Amino acid sequence: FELESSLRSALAHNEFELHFQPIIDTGTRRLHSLEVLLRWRRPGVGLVGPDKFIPILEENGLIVPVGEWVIRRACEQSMEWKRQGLKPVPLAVNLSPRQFMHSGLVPAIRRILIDTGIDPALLEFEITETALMQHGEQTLDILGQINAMGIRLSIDDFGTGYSSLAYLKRFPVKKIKIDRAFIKDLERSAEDRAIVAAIIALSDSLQLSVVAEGVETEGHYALLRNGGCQFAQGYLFSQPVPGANAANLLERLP
Ligand code: G
Ligand code: G
Ligand code: G
Ligand code: MN
Ligand code: NA
Repeated sequence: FELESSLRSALAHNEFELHFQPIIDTGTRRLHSLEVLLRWRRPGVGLVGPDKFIPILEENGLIVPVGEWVIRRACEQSMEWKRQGLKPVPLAVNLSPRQFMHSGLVPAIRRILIDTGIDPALLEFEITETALMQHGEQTLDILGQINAMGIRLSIDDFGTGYSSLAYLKRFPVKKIKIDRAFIKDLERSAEDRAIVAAIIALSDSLQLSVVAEGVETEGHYALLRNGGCQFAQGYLFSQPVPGANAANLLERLP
């Protein structure tokens, strides 16, 4: 299978790159953090999005080395921006289910923190609700170890899986990202508005931050801001952009 064999050499041939999408503080409408999103610059094809290749990497296990590369590259990027005199913002890196359950993950993260010197408070991991619900006590153990390193954790695609509220309380998670499926029709759908309001209320009572994903219109933004949603992310503010463009969004330190 041609796609898979090209993917096998992509890491060695330096064909992966990171793009960054702003997460906005709704109180100030200013940049709060950046989500890190992987892209594959496939020779002769162009830029390929993760939906086309992450499932293959998950299937054949390559997600482990590629995912480790993403974490390392994100930390290096953060340190490069710091050296350029730019004010650092937290970077939110996605962890896939298989990567999350791999026994090498925690030692690899520890190694990357040491090698790059990044402040762990500038790193966040996003884990999907479905991945979190899969493995019970082992999941709690890994989350605990990551949390103990000072790295924040958030639940991605919230609302699309089946989380037990009892479990949610036990996870050392600081943030919930409302899946964009609930944001898309916010202006038309009273049902979606009710769901989003319920997620925000739940998050407030568990003292979690909330990010709305897929914010595309001023209407979405106004409803979310007025509804008490602290953070927003989506095409209204920016698409994911390459590192050079993301650097332009960062404040220069005096
Ligand atoms: O970048 P885009 O918005 O097209 O991302 C599509 C999907 O791929 C999203 O679900 C996103 O979480 C996932 N994704 C993007 N980058 C990474 C990555 O580095 N690792 C993992 N595991 N998933 C990623
Ligand atoms: O699944 P996850 O949330 O990690 O991935 C984010 C994905 O959502 C990326 O593929 C990104 O390109 C996409 N995305 C980001 N903002 C928007 C948006 O406003 N609308 C839509 N439809 N997709 C978005
Ligand atoms: O790279 P990204 O995952 O953001 O792109 C996902 C898809 O959404 C691509 O097909 C891209 O062309 C498209 N897209 C890019 N910007 C916008 C936008 O502002 N609004 C919407 N609805 N789609 C967009
Ligand atoms: Mn994500
Ligand atoms: Na999501």
